[in-house]
Amino acid sequence: MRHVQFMRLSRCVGVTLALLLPVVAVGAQDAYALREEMIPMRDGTRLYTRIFSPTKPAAPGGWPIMFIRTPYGIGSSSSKQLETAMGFLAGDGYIFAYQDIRGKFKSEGDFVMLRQPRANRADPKAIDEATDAYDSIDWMLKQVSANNGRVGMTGVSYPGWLTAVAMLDPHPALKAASPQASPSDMWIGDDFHHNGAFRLSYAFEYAVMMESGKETTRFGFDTYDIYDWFLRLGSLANVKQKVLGERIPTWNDFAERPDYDAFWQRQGMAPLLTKPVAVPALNVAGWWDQEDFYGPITIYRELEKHDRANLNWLVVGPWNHGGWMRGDGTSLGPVQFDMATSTFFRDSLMAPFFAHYLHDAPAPRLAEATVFEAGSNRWRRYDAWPPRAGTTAQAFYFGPKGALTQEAPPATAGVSAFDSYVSDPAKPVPYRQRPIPPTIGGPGWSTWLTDDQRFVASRPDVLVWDTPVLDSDVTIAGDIAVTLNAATTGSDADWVVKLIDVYPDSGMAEPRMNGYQLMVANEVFRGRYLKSRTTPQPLVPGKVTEVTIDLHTQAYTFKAGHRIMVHVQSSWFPLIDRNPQTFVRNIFEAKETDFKAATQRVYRSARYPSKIVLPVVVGITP
Ligand code: PG9
Repeated sequence: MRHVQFMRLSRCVGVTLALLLPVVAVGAQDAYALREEMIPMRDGTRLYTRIFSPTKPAAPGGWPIMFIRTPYGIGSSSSKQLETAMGFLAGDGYIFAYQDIRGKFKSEGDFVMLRQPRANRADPKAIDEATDAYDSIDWMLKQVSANNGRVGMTGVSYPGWLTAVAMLDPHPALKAASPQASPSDMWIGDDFHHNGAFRLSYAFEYAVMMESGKETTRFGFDTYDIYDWFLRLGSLANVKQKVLGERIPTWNDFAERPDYDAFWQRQGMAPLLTKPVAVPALNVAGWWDQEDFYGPITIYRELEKHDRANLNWLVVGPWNHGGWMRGDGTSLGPVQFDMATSTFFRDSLMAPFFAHYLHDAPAPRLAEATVFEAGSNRWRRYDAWPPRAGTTAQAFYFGPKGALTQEAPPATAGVSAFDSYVSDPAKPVPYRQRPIPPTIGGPGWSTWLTDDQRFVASRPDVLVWDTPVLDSDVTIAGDIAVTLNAATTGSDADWVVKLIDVYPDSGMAEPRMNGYQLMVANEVFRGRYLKSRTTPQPLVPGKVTEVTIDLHTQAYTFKAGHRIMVHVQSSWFPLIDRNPQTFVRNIFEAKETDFKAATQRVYRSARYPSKIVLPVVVGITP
């Protein structure tokens, strides 16, 4: 056993320096004893676990265990970050346990990406991530001295998913969990696909990173601008043929299972979340999470359907992926929030949540949904999410000359009322300003959702509608939906829609914010899945088709002096792979000749209106 000392810089005077630092220093000090263990699972596989126990005398009854499982390596530098990130809890007194999951880093066994739940639950040796969490907790309760018999689990993203999965078959000692930015469905809306459109750059790099060996490995691009690299790659068939071969199992799944088949369905969380909520759950999401926003919102909503004992809460803040666990959260990219939102989350929501369930501290003042309303920059407390009352679904129609208006198109707007553009797979719309560096580890990825969208607004293949300058604030709270009445000359098409807050043209304190186009919500829809997610079908060239796109959920104020804007485009590269725009059975096997330019029409007539429907707050806000 090794003895390690950490210094906890206290959370006080408004500024939290929530740090655990190896220490030589004076000041508030917590000393920990570190045990490294290979914890045996029910099938004999052993998982590497680092357990930090406070060396100061335990409170009567002992310390609770805060347990984090990760595929990213607990003995590595990221483990130091993890240990640092959890420092804000240290003052309350925890045993911290970190574990490499099966097959990663120092743990035995095979890694399987988002391992599906075990098929045979009757088999006592069958394993999945839920049983691994269960077995580890069971072992720690017996083997780690001075524990109080209660365990909390948390984690961001993959570790968040591992937390959510542990709640499916919870060990009775699992008394509180905070799944944060957990993916829920990799085909519908998280890291790998959105509505069946493949998140090429991230998914490619992530699969390579996780499955090239036991540790993590970054793909070495030979070009700085990955827009160029992926465009030169051509058809995705070339990934296997020229780059990866067959060695990355998750890439093989992408390539062989483009549709929402049983594989993706079995990996999804929603169908599993059907039991009454038994473990108190603090679900956390970030409005500008570049990887997993759909997931945590969906998990909260599914749990909520079965939350008879009021144990399920939601927190959404103005954060990127995991932003609530680092820094103070006063800004994201160039966007300012006027307060330390991450610090507030950690100290006033997350720490009291765990302290209550694991230490018997007083009940936290948690609202059902605590959401940050960016724009007006206020925390809001709602008794339901989306709010049950106080909002109205207000349609903003696409009108002539780029107008976004609350007036539905008049009957005089004939069938020919549409706007159009040519979408050319040879020149896809970049999702970020080029050059685009590698996604994982490259600069800019973590904040790209806050990038100024002006860089594409004047492209001929991007349509733009906006309101006049608002004379009063427009606040939204709840779900956003888009209806396009659209047609293509091709037989398949992607539709990308962005909801944007346009800052005033002048007068902003920071000059670059004059006229800034900040994305507030966005989504892509792959036309082939309009009728069925499991069986894609060609679009009929020229036929006007209604496409409804879920733009998820938001709490946001478009301030007086700003404008509300919508962009529509048909590519978003290389965030999303190129749609050939010619229907082929599997886009991963498309030939170069299948990629064809197509003319896209977005209608705005009385018969074929297109609109975005916003949940505008009309009542008294909480
Ligand atoms: N977004 C990452 C991820 C989670 C689960 C599966 C694949 C990727 C992550 O940050 O962990």
